[in-house]
Amino acid sequence: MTLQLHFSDEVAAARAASAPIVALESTIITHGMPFPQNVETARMVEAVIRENGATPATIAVLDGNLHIGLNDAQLDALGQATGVAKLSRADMAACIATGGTGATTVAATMIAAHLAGISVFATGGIGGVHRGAETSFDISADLRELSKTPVTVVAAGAKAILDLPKTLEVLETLGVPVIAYGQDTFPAFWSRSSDLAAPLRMDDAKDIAAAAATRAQMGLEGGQLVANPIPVDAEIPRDAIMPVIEEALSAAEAEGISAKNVTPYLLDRIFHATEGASLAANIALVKNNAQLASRIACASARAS
Ligand code: PSU
Repeated sequence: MTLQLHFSDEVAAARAASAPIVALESTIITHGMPFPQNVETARMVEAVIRENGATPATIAVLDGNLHIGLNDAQLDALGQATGVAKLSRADMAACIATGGTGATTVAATMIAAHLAGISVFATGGIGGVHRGAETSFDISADLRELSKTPVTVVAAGAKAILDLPKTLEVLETLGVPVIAYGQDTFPAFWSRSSDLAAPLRMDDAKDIAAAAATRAQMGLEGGQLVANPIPVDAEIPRDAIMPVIEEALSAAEAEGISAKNVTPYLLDRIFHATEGASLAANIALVKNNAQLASRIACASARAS
């Protein structure tokens, strides 16, 4: 049996025309946001990509089929499905081989995007080094994927529930370019800035596309992380979000939440504690990332 990629009509047409495509993940739909906001957001994000001259390709495994681009019915069903697997590099192939259904994390989406020839991907925030990783060893597979697979990932930094200094350290060790867009500091997902300097800064989508092309010409494996700060009017200031995060982390520890369940648990807890404000911010930052990713994809298409 050979692996088949199942392209939506829209993505197939864009590929045939060598038009710019932006990949989107599906874990944010199944594990990152509640229904119905998850499906509404997925549709809005796809619309932002179209408005900015690119074609959206939401990626998921449905009944053993690897889909690159979902139609309306598939998106709707995934948004309401329960018990969907959260796929990463380790379990994606097993899910496909056994006819399972799973949502793709950043790592799995990068793998699928690369198989489909898509080099730009927009998400909310990548996974990273969890707090307490020195004892739990909980480090997201997203980081290693960034060092292996040549896809430019546009995110609002890493989620502030993580240990951001350690996350940046690991990215540096792995040789992943971390490019803050339009500012000198590394963004912290719900807040525009952390107190950490970003390793690189770029102010133009064209430069980001050129950096990826140059890495490829140099034979450097891996992608790059573009850290795009949440829009000013949507951000939750650090002083406001930090105590909420601390409370959620203590609750996760008290309840013994571990491994893949940590991030969804924390996001849900923070959503309730902020009475939905964290979700509004999350939606705004994903849309903002989709816009920048589209501009990068368009710049890459023009340059090639
Ligand atoms: N961005 C969001 N919400 C999310 C995610 C990204 O705004 O839920 C998902 C991505 O799929 C990412 C995952 O890969 O969170 C990280 O999970 P973990 O910390 O378990 O690696």
